[in-house]
Amino acid sequence: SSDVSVLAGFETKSVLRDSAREKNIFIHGMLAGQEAVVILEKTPIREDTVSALLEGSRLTLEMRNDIYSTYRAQPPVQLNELKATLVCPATEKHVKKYQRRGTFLLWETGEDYRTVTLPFLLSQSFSLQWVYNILDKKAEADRIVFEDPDPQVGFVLLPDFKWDQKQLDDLYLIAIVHKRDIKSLRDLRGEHLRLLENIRSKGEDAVRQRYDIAPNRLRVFLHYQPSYYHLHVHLTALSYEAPGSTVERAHLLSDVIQNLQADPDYYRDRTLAFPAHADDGLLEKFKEAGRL
Ligand code: M7G
Repeated sequence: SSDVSVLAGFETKSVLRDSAREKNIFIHGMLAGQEAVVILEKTPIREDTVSALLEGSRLTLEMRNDIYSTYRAQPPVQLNELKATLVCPATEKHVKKYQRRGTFLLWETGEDYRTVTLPFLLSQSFSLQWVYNILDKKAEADRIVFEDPDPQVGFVLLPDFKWDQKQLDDLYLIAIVHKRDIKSLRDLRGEHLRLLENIRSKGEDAVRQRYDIAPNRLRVFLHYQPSYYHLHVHLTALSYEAPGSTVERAHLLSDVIQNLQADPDYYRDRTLAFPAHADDGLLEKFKEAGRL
C-alpha cells in the first residue's frame, strides 16, 4: 500500500529539534507539495528482545582497553525499528510547537484568562478533529482501552500516540471526556468533580486490568496550557518522564480534585503559571495587555 513508502518523498527543510538523550529528531519539510512535520525516535529496548539482540547482532569492535571494550552493533532487521510520526498537512502552529526556542513563564490570573488568553486561543488553537474522530469512533476505535459512554461523566481511554504499546516502561494513555464544552483545567468547576472522580477511578481500574499497573505506579495529570482545548487527562507510567511534561505544565488529577472540593471556583479565580514560547503569540498578547 502507499503507507509503506509514505515518507520516501519527504523533502527536509529544517531540523526543528533533536535530542541525544531522548533519541529523537523533529523535521520540518514538504511531502507531496504540502507542509509536513516528521518525528523520528528510537524506541526503548524491550526486555523480551534482549536475547535475540545479543545473539543476532553483528558487532564491530570500536575500542578495547584493559577490561573495557565498545562495539557498534547492527541488530537483526526486524528489531531495528524507529517510531515515525507524521503530521501532514502541518500548520504553522505545528511547526512552532515542535521548534526549540526561548521559553518564559507567564502568570495568568482569572481575569487574564478571560480577557487575553481565551480570545487568543479561540482564534489560534489547533483543530480538534482528531479528538472528535476518537469520540465518534471514526479513528483509533480498535485502540480503545476503556470507554464510559455517559455524556456527562463519560470518557474514552486509549493509548496516546506518543506510545507504541510495545513495552510498559513508557506507558502513556489519554482519557478524553465525552463532554465537548470543557476547554481545559481553567474551565473546571465543582460541578465537574463527578467527571474527574469517574476518570480517576474507572481509568485506574482499566489500567490495572489491562496492564497490571497499580494506581500508585501511575502519574495522572492535566496540562495547562494544553495543546488541544478539549478536556483530556494524561496517564503515564510513574517511572517514565515523558518529554513535554515539565512540572510547570502538569497538574496532578488528585490535586485538581482536592482543589475543587475546597473551592468549586478554584480554577476560575486562581493565578496559574505556565510556560509560553517567545514566538507563539500568547506572550505577545500578554505584553500588549500590559501584563508583562
Ligand atoms: P496536550 O496536553 O493537549 O498537549 O495533550 P501536548 O501534546 O503538548 O502534550 C494532548 C495529547 O494528545 C498529547 O499527549 C498527544 O501526544 C496526544 N495526541 C495528539 N494527537 C494529535 C493524537 C492523536 O491523533 N491520537 C492520539 N491517540 N493521541 C494524540
